[in-house]
Amino acid sequence: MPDDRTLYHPTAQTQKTAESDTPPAEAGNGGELHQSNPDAPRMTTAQGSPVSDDQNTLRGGERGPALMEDFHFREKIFHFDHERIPERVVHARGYGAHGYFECTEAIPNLTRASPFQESGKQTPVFVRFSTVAGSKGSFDLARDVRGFAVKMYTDEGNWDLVGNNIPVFFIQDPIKFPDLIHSVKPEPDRGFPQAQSAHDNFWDFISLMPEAMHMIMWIMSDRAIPRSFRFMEGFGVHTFRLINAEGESHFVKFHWKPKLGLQSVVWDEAVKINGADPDFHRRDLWDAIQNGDFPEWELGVQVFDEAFADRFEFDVLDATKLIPEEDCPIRIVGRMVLTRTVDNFFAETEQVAFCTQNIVPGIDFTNDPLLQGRNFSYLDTQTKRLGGPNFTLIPINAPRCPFHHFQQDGHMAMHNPAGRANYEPNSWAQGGPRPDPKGGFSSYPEELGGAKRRLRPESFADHYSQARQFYRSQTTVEQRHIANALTFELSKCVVENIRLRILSHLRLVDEGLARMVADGLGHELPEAATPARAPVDLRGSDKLSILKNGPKSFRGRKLGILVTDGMDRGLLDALKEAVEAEGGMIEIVAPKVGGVITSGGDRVQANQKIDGGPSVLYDAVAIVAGEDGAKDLRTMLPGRQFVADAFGHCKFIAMTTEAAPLFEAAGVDINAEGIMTLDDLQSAAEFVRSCGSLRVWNRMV
Ligand code: HDE
Repeated sequence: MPDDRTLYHPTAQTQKTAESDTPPAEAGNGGELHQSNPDAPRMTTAQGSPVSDDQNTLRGGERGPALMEDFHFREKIFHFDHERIPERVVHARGYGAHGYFECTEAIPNLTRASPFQESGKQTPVFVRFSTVAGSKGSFDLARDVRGFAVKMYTDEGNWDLVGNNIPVFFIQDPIKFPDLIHSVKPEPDRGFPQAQSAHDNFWDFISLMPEAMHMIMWIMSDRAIPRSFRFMEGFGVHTFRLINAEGESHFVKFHWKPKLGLQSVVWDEAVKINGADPDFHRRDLWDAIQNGDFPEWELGVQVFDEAFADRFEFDVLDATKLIPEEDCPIRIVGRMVLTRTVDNFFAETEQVAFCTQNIVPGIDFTNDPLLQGRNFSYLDTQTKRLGGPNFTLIPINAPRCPFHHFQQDGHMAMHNPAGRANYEPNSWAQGGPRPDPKGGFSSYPEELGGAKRRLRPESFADHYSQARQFYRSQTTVEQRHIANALTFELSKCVVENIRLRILSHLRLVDEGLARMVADGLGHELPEAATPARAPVDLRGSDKLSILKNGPKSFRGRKLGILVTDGMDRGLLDALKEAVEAEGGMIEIVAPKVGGVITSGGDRVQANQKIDGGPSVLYDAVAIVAGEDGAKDLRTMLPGRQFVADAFGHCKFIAMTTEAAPLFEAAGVDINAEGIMTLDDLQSAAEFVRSCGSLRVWNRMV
């Protein structure tokens, strides 16, 4: 893989900060510190003029007024004043990383797209994960869809697969997108709530949009509170086309499958994580890549033809429907590995501009109306957000293959055509680029016809059958989570009628679900809504459940070990070794961040002080306490909460016998399922193996 880093701004390489001791500095006239270092690059203005003093503005007299001619000050403040660009209107909060896509099964018979031509071929990628509703500064664990946008820098241009972690969408027609987003964003008069769908406007809108009911099942499920980006699937959502060199077309749906398996947190955990670490997901991605534990997904394709599309129960152009894997299997054709964090968040993650219309020869659109609408929206929004048409020249957005065209000028033009020709056709000897009728992109020549009308196809009219299929394909635990989420969200709606209208839709999804939610809210069940088309019972699809597809391994997960003075160093080491052997990691939590003194008298440094490292941040926990240490912990609220939360969130817990008083104070029965005593080194390894099941769901009441 060539190192693409040289494509970035040169300062990115020189600014890497190394940890250092207190750097040398000289005190100035007023005691302020001046750093000068002949070995460091010389500071200049943006015009390149060397700077002598970056601590003081230019003044008329020591205590006199500032002078207008201070060009260094004015340039610095002016630039600062312009640092912000409009945040994305949706998906504002996101986090990106670089990596590569590697083809593992060539499919030239299906597509001429260059990433799929040979097995082993690598194509550089940039990926950005995001939440949808919250603003840029919101928290990571909102109940929300996650964006999963991949930019592949192929040999024949950039291919953007701008997907989500949920395979369906709320609406069937793009004209409703502004309404959907207005309804979920903070209400316009009060300016809240932030990053939440639990409010009247959202549920009011949804209650009047029965087509959203399938997506509602997904966002009320644990899919909407993933453990981290590394444990989520990604979906292209729409039906696309694959076109081979002969011009033959197959329909395709794209799927990203995480190598570490799927995992989510529980709602109470999500709420607490948002307080303890609002950057939980981005930190997780950063840490994993920095530790060389590169996140990986397989790319799968569901390929089908017109005949399948005709006999499938639903319209393959309807983005509120999926095709169950059981009906059309997924074929793995490649893998994506994220290997490098960004050098600069703004330059890369913020300025990256995904556009659904960025496709390459071998891929094509279908008439999915949402996809067609998106093809207008993304280019338009990037132009507004990045300030003009030349955002395609920003390094993160520029193709990595040669590109030649006659587009010119505009704000921030950085790549104007050289020479005389800036139009085509022309008769100049060096007349610039020419189209390639054979090798260039050509659209699939689909026959079109029909009257020009604003009319929703009748084939889009079933709004409940797949919602029911999704709900009924879940485990009991997952169904309970969906019911709890709906109850919570609707309990935040002040207007009773809105709650009742949603209940009337839920009755068409599943009577049991409707009853559970009605009970939780304290309402009688209203009449069922009148469906445009009566729902039917579809066969269950196990692949829709997270828990039925559990990874059964602690790989990529984190064990939080709460330690105290007097603890047994051997046990700690045994836990660490066992976790690392499984491919997981540990974090040490202690009453003080400086660490603890073991029974053998040596010091163990902590990663977190107890109130900064609550158990919600870990997949499983161990309490390795000495006798006095455990007694001290008992008196600390964060100590008791560490244990009580881990238990309440159904986590595996290991403990030394000395820790028993802490459990008692936390109200946790040490004989409960999933709590193991660490009495010897062997038990540490056994505990870590059992953690592979991730949660003790039987504990859920
Ligand atoms: Fe988007 N969407 N979207 N969307 N979307 C945007 O483009 C839009 C939809 C998705 O990390 C915007 O750059 C319309 C489906 C992702 O930068 C905007 C419709 C899916 C991202 C936009 C949809 C997505 C966006 C806002 C209905 C899953 C973030 C900022 C027709 C397949 C990409 C921006 C990133 C971003 C419009 C529906 C995924 C306004 C009109 C369906 C992952 O252009």
